[in-house]
Amino acid sequence: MLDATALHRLRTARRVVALTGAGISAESGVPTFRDAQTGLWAKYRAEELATPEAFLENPRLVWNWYVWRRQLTAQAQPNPGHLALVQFQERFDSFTLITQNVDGLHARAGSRDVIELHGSIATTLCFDERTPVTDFVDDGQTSPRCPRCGALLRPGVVWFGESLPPAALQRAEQAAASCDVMLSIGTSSLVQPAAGLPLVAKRRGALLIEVNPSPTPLTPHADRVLSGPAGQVLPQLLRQLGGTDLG
Ligand code: BJW
Repeated sequence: MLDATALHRLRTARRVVALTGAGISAESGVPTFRDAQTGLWAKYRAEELATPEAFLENPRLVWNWYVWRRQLTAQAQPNPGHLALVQFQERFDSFTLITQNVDGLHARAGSRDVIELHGSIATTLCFDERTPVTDFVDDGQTSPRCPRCGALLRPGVVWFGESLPPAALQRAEQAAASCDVMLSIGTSSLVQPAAGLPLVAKRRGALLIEVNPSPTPLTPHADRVLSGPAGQVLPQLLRQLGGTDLG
């Protein structure tokens, strides 16, 4: 529960920004990035698969990892945490939702204009041209190739060492630099440049609220920490925001 002072600041905020990470989708059954991987993928660390180097060394292996995750996210449903953020968008004049997630669950929940910093797992790109490709063949054995130029195909996500989509990053930085309240939800706050956004907001005087069941490197900088799963904490916060009780 948020105390009366912080609740007042949130209630009267003109611009609110939320930055989400894998934790918000955990209750939809999508494993977080730094969870121990399961089954077929237990012997790999996710960090070792999500790089261009890993992909070029063994494209089919990395492709298969994304096939598996794409199926998982397609079957997953938005949870009460995603749905609460849709309501937040209705509640504030200006509400910007920035996500590091590639699963598309915010948009499927009904959030509009989501800034996807790390791309989307639902898209496929030509590795060389970086253009979207939809008409490809996957025989399940060999690495799928671009039907136009024959280059390898890759998922439309941002790997370590790659630049974030410039327009998305610029919008995110502008929103962080001009908000009154920043919520950091379900992220380990380890991966840059996303992890720096809440600190940008805080430096400009925003109230920084972290929602996470475990401490992160951001925790010491947060003005308030709501410790718990996003699927419980965010609906609670929404109820507090809507009610007249200042406690
Ligand atoms: C719950 C919960 C519940 C559980 N409710 N919460 C500056 C300093 C040092 C290094 C760098 C730097 N700038 C750039 C770098 C290099 C690198 C980086 O940050 N490295 C660090 C690891 C040190 N960054 C990059 O390379 C980025 N590119 C870039 O900056 O380009 C320019 C450049 C390059 C190189 C050098 C310098 C500049 C690109 C980063 C791309 C990240 N890509 C991935 C993969 C996407 C595709 C895919 O999904 O496969 O994005 S990595 C992975 O981490 C994924 C995530 O979006 C991202 C963040 O993870 P997230 O969301 O925080 O998840 P988890 O699993 O870490 O945490 C889950 C949290 O949820 C936990 O805290 C739980 O407690 C919590 N939780 N259940 C709420 N129910």
